[in-house]
Amino acid sequence: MANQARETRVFSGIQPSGGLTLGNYLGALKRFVALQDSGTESIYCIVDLHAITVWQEPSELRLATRQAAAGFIAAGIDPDRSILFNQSQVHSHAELAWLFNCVARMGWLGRMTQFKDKAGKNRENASVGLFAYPALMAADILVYHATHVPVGEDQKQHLELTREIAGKFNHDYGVDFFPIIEPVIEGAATRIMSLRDGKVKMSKSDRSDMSRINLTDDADAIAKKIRRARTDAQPLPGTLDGLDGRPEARNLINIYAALDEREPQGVAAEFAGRLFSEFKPRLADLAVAKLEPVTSEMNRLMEDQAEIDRILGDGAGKAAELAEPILADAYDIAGMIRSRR
Ligand code: AQP
Repeated sequence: MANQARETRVFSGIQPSGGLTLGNYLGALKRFVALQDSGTESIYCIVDLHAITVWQEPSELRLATRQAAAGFIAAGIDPDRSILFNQSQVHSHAELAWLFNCVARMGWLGRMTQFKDKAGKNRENASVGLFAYPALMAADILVYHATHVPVGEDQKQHLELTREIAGKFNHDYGVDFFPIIEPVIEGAATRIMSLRDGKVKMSKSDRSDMSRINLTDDADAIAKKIRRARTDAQPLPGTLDGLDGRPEARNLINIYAALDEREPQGVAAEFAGRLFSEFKPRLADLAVAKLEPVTSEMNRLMEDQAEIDRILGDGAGKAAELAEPILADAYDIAGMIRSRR
């Protein structure tokens, strides 16, 4: 069976495993909005089934899902132009993931650094879902025959696996059915690092709240976190080469550049020779100016949670219309009889 839809279609997702961070905003949301605004067909998903690969308190998961939806909309995603929904409302994701669990190899999944990082030393105690996570991610993308997937750099390995799974499915069944996707990973913001350690990425689930800027933080909290961000004692260099071996300094320059929509090189040149005591207040002012409109719109949207649920439900209906025929074709290819009326 030939693949019918090879025109550009974007898919990406964010886990409601906590509140959205500046990393999610700069590495994902801003780029989602730019793709939507360029007229590309875009499907954006709050991946609640991924979130439960580690324990989530049900009431917190519901709140985080609605907050993520509010964050998408506040950042500029228009539910009339993009499809916005939560994953568990479209059952085709989980069903195609099962087919892919049977295509993906244990060895492939065992190599995933996210699994190794999240499972830590106690792998025997990690959920089976955490191990199988990349097969579900492949299904999220391929159930729409999406061609382009904007993500931060941390997700690159999972996208390579998605290509492998699509290729093996096509090869094993002798079809040209699933597209071989293109990762879209570019710009200064592809990896925003923790404010406490420039070598680990800023993450919603980091135990230290001081390590990240949350999209729900107010101006005082943002300024305090930037003021206390770990740095070194040297002045800023005028070039990016001068940031080698200074991951915290590099991170703050990258954040400034991404917020101001400039190249990091230009920011480094502007602040050449300045101390962090001068740079940090400028960064804090910029962060507050850029994030405050998003935060206040999120807060406004969260006042009407029924409306958020309605938007997610409508989006799920549109997503299901696209996904179900593709899942049905995949079942046919795999030899499943589907005679139920
Ligand atoms: N620090 C980051 N810098 C740039 N991009 C980032 N993304 C996440 N963190 C950064 C991008 O945001 C999208 C959604 O990511 P996710 O929420 O599905 O999962 P994640 O990458 O595992 O994010 P977290 O915050 O670290 O969540 P937890 O703590 O639950 O694992 C992706 O495109 C990702 O690249």
